[in-house]
Amino acid sequence: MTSVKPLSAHKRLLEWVDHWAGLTGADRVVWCDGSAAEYDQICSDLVESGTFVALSDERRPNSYWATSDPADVARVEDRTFICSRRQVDAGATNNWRDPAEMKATLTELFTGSMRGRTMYVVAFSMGPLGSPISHIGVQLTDSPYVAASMKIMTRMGQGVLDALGEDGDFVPCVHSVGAPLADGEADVTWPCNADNKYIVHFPETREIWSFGSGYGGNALLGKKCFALRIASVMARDEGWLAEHMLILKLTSPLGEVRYVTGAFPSACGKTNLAMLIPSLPGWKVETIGDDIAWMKFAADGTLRAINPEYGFFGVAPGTNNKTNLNAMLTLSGNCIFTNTALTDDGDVWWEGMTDEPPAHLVDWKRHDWTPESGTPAAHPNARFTAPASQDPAIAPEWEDPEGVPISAILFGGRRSGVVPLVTESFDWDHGVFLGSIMASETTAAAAGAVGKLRHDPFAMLPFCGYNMADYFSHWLSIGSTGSQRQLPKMFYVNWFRKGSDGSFLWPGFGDNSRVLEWVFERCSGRGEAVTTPIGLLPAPGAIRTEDLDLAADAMETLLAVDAEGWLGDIPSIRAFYGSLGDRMPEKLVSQLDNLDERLRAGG
Ligand code: TSX
Ligand code: MN
Repeated sequence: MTSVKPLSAHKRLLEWVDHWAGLTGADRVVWCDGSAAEYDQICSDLVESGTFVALSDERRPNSYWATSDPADVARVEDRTFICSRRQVDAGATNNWRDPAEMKATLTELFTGSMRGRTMYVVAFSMGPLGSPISHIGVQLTDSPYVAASMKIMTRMGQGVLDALGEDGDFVPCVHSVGAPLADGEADVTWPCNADNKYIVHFPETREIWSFGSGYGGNALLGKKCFALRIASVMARDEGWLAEHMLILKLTSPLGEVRYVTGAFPSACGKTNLAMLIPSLPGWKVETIGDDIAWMKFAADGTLRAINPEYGFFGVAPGTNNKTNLNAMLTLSGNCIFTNTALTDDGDVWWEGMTDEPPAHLVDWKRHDWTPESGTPAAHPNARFTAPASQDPAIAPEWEDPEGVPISAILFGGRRSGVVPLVTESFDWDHGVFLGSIMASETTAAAAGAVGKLRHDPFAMLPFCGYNMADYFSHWLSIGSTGSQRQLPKMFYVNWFRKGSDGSFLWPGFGDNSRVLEWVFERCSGRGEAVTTPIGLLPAPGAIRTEDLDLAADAMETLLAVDAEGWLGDIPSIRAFYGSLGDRMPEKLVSQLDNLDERLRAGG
């Protein structure tokens, strides 16, 4: 249970907790032990306060429905800051502020910000406790919703404090919703400070300070803030990789196993791919992780990956038994749902869950809703928070402290034209080039114009904690240090190619196993490929489609080299590279020049 007495004898930790308790004026400080009893108590307190509605025991046992303030529904990239000493070290793609100035601004905001509230001390491990790849953080938060969510998303509590001992290293993470309560003031169900959000990273001192938001990546600081932004800096300094990637296990009909990671921008179905049910008989996909991969070379030369997380924080709308049956089964209980709709029988609903919407719902703004309302019942960024262990497709080794050996890395984007279904890179440097030119067409789910091309290298644009050009150099250096390293193969995939009539040419979902089969075969020294100006493409017939009902010429289009289209993309890639500043690695600029030349030469 939570304890008002410290659950640790770590001097630096105790001093740090005291400092923030004093500064924020929290009414009380409680230490989380991570037990089930503690989770239940926090959740029942949240029901009492109105933040949580307990769902029906029959339909969705031990699960809760929450709705946020309508002004606090998503990550806020324009309020996210990388505060390195020098601006150039944050680079062109990050918002930068001087660390001392930012600390002064935030210290003022944090002063008294927890008055009338409890400050929870949440010690968490990103990665299995004791893994050589794992790292520990401690989050202070005045949001019990966040404390409960951290129990699902991370390994949290006494075990972590014990692992820290009296002088272990941890990443300090401070979080306040920025809504102090005056004596006797009634609370709201979702306290936040919508006009003063700051999601702030100090890469050199490896600290995270977050103020004003209680939602998702703004507030669950182990995920995007630590496991990507701060960890990417640690990885650069220590020679490993912290990436925005799913990890899946692929088993062939002969029982051979390969592990594959995949980087995809939002709205490309990363969670769906991580939980895919293959349409190809005999093939099996199992989940290691759906969002983040930490990868380090082991002594045997293999690149070993762990999923640093313990749960899934996934987009609910669009998830159903057809798009992702395993996700639906994962959500059968023990979950928190945020900004979905609530049904009359105490269950959740979202757009795309069923063909027919229920006749009546309570929508994410807690208003009565009927199909005639004309507004979405769930917010488009509504989320489930679910234990990874409940995924029926979770691989038995998903918590292996040594990680799993990676054979292939996929890069993907949503492109209606130009980019083929799958392309293998010529070599490591060309693969890094493919990762660096990743781009995706925006969908209705994201802000801004629909169908606009957004450059999102390695799907890390919002998550790289340092200069993007330096990040590219780091990826290049990973491929050039030590010949005993077994480098994964790299592939660029695109499930979203459209035909001239505007319909998708590739069925996607379970049929992506056909592409995974080719990837698997390429990793095993088999699988036929043809060399083209853009990379290695599957030879005709190398991707099995005999039993698929594809449009005429679909495969020809999906595997063609659209030289005109690529040449049309090059100016925008050049401009993007140009925008990244003068630390852009020479090697990638030559990759682009060489691609340009090969396309003009016609092969
Ligand atoms: O997740 C998707 N994946 C990966 C699945 C493992 N989606 C959903 C994207 C939004 C998150 C996809 N959408 C995929 C895909 O492979 N492909 C498409 C495009 C598509 C949409 C609908 C159909 C086909 C393709 N429907 C029918 O063919 C009936
Ligand atoms: Mn993500």
